[in-house]
Amino acid sequence: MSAAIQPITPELRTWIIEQASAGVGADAVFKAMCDAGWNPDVAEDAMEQVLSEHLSALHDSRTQAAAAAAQPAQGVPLPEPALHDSPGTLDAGDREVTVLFAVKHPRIVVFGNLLSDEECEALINDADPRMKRSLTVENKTGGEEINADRTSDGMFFTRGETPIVARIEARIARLLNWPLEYGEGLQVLHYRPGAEYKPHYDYFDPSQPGTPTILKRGGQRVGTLVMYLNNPEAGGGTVFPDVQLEVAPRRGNAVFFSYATPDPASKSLHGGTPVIRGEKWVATKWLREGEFK
Ligand code: PD2
Ligand code: ZN
Repeated sequence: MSAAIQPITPELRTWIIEQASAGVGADAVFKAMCDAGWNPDVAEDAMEQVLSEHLSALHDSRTQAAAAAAQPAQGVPLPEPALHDSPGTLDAGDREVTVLFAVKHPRIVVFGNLLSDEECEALINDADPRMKRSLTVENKTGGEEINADRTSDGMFFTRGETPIVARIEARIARLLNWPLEYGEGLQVLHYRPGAEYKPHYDYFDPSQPGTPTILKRGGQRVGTLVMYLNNPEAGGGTVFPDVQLEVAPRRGNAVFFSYATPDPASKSLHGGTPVIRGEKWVATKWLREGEFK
């Protein structure tokens, strides 16, 4: 055998794989190699070795991908407050925030004292003249549309738009251990009596055709913080139907939840129940998996 005389070079390996991937038959590849001056024994050995290694690597990577898809994402970094030693309060930089309630799966944490009364008032006053009937992202195209399931008015601040917005954003980044640049601009919502936000997921549905366009800007949403800016007289709670939880809206408090995978197994279904009396103002911060530019 002369196999030792003509070693399988990286170029030959690449060429054989390219031919096979392009659908060229083994006989034709073999003939081309012999025509190019390769010893027929070496050509046969090289083809066998390269293709069997290639197929086995392909099989391994497909098996790994299938296994990863079937598992809930583990070890995926997520926004998360430092709750490992069950603290009563958390240092959010410029403010001590209280931990009122925490669930592990789905991850839901209710905070007290996140915002001062003055900050809540300022957000409402700055947002009020800019409120419009709320739109939701239209998954089919990646555009926006009026949604009958969401009967609130809303607006977005840009990130850091006012000193108060910037200060709150820095506090949230510290509280949730998530880079400020991974957050969308703050959204303010105003619900009048009867207005609600029917149960939904905040992540973008991967099966919708508009989703790849949306994900270009910062990737998926992985967490939500809903901050309550006033005290509705009745109604307007934030509900999590999968765990039968209702969070009462109280000024300065907030509910945080995260979702490691964009699917219902995240149990992150949530909604805003109809306001029965009074009105409801909230500010929502959505957190992306990457920088939201
Ligand atoms: O206002 C709420 O309670 C609420 C409920 C569900 C807000 C959101 N979702 C949201 O802003 O995504
Ligand atoms: Zn939501």
